Amino acid sequence: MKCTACQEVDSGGTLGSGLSRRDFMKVCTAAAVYLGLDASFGAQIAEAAAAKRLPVVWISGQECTGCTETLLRATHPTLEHLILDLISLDYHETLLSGAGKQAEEALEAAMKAGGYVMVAEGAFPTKDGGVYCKVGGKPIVDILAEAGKHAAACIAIGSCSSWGGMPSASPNPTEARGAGEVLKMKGVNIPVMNIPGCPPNPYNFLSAVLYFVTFGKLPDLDDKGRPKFAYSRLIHENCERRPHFDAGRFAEKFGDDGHNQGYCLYKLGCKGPETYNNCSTLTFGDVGAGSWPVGMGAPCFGCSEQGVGFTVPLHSPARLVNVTPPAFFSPIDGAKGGGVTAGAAAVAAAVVGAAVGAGLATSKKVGEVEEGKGK
Ligand code: FSX
Ligand code: SF4
Ligand code: F3S
Repeated sequence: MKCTACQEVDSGGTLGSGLSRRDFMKVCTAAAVYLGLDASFGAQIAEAAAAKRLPVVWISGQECTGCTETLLRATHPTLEHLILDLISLDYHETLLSGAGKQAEEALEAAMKAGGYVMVAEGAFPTKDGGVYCKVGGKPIVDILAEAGKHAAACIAIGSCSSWGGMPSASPNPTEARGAGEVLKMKGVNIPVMNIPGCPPNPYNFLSAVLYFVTFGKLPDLDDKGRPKFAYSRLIHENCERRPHFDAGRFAEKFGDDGHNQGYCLYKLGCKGPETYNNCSTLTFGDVGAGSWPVGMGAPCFGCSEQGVGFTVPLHSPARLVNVTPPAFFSPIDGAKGGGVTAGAAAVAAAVVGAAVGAGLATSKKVGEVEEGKGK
């Protein structure tokens, strides 16, 4: 027997736009694995996705619209269709065909119905009562709070919405803040998940939405409100240039021999060692290997890390947070998580030991290169 999703796709239903049944099941199975679940959850995700479209109200503050663009510009399998088929986008200033009064009425109707997920994009200016960003004559901070009161949860998409991002860069003239902080200031207590990145990877957003659609709750979050399935590893831990870092081979200047040979970009200011994200493993744009900043020779500037991107100077050296060699990483598996076994504790102890050793070796290597001895 086929699940509802497959029947829908077979009959050219709502989930059929641009996706064959096979592709749709592949996406759902891949999402399950990516979420840290067993592949068998793919059918459950597909069933849930077909059963009901998740109502979404999208509130935009101070931003470049890159977060929306990243969802719309992605290609194969037509991500834009998949997302727009999964959700019922009841209000989105950029994508609504209506404008003015019609748009305001759409928002009012959605708020009356309630129970939607509010996606917040961009930062929210709090100075002078929020006058620096208004929609329909109302401060966006008030619209966010009002829409938040009727929402089941908030997904803050992008670094601006997660914690202020680019609009909050010093001297932060409008006192821009992230959606979660503003909701708290306004006394609106709903679960908030941050999907930082400038823009974030659309697959992180898609997987989080699929999780919510399937299980009716947000996935496991870290202490900064980010889904652990996407943000629990430092970029540095899975970077293709990591062997050069470990061997002490660094690009010293843009365009020098080391840069041309794909050496580590640490000395050009790469913030991969202090930025938690999956850019190095997920990459961008569905165009194959190397399609991410470091893959193209540009140091990661920490766009998705609070207190790094838009905060510390571009070319200053990163803090070395964790230098555990990738061979010691354990797999992430949310469905199987649980108690710590004696074996796991032993592995953890070995990893801590290795990290300390590797840390010392690494700082020595970086120091040697800085003194011109280590190349
Ligand atoms: Fe910010 Fe998103 Fe960067 Fe831009 O809307 S996270 S400036 S990509 O667009 O909010
Ligand atoms: Fe990759 Fe940057 Fe780490 Fe070098 S410092 S290994 S380029 S993440
Ligand atoms: Fe941003 Fe760094 Fe990834 S700049 S896109 S977090 S590689």
